[in-house]
Amino acid sequence: MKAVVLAAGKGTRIRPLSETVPKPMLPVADRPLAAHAVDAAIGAGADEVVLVVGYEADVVRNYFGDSYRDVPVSYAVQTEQNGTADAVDAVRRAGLLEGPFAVLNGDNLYDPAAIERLFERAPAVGAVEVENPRNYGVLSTDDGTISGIVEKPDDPPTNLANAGAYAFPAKAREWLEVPASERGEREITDVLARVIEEFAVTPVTVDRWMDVGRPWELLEANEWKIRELDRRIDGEVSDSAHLEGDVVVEAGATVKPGVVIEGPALIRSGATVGPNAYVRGATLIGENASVGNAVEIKNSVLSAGTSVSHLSYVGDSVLGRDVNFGAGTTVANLRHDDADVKFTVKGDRVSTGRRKFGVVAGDGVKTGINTSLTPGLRLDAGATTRPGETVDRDR
Ligand code: TTP
Repeated sequence: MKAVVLAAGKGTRIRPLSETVPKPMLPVADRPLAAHAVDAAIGAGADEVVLVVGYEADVVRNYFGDSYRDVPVSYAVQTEQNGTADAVDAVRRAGLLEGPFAVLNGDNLYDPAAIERLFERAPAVGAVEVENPRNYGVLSTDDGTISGIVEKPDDPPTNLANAGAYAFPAKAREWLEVPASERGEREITDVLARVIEEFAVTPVTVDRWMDVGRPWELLEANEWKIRELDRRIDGEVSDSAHLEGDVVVEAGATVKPGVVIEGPALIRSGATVGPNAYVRGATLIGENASVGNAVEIKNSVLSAGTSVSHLSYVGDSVLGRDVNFGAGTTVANLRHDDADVKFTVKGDRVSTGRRKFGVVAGDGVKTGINTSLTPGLRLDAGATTRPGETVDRDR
């Protein structure tokens, strides 16, 4: 089966992280977010992958190339983000949509076993049990097959949410030109609605699923995938470092004397940690990142090339690429009133649903020495702070 993976989105809700890197290429453990969906598809037997690209397309192309894990990869360009059905239609327009095909979202994490079942039981759709179906596309079933799909209903027929994973019959190719929905997008769910009129579509239970839309969800995606890693030490680790639990130190990474790492944690190739640093929680130290002397990093993502200098603390935070935190930079990740931390998404302050959340720094942010950063702060790409500043407003 051919796997179509949607990766054309602008990722406006995950800004500032998507200012230069498209959301599907943001790091989740040891690979970009979209690679988890592509890997799940290949693991399920996909013999060809088509990535739909648009925003910052070259970043996607450069990573996957023409062949990925021995499976041929091609690209369909969606010039305007007119919706998920339009994205799949871009594959048809490019002449790349023959035979039955699966569609996965490049910004969703699926449990790989579910994608295997999806392929085996095609035509099929991924369904995940949720507590609050009103927030999702909800699937109704009749006699073991899908009988309908309704977006964010007031009165949900089931608690089965659409997990954005479809195995379509070849015929679906003819039904991609659906009209725009109320929100002005051509939706893949309208294609599904047409498919279920003519085919018996099986719901396939997805045990674990996540839609990564906002920055704290990228942190949660990392918490999920880093917790799945098994201990592996391929890099250079000082005899006086203490590594506890499932810690992965990739070849080419260096852990210096006096460092304590409480797994799960992933130290990627080219990164250096220490001396005397403390890394804990589900933490990703990205490629060529550096964690200096007496720095503590807790439950955070440091993207490639980022440096946190001596005597700093970073907790529950996501730092983009090539960020530089000056010595003594301290992140606060908890409010005095213990309320959930808020964050700015498309101009609105919204709850992250997390009691502990630190800062999100876009690519190239630089803080001056002894900068204090308050919970839920958003620093856009290239922002700077002065030495000794307390920053409690986004910049
Ligand atoms: P969304 O998360 O709805 O869109 P987005 O990724 O652009 O993010 P935001 O809403 O924050 O701006 O998209 C779901 C998936 O479908 C995602 O993998 C991107 C992809 N997509 C396309 O490829 N083309 C499109 O026209 C749309 C709307 C989405």
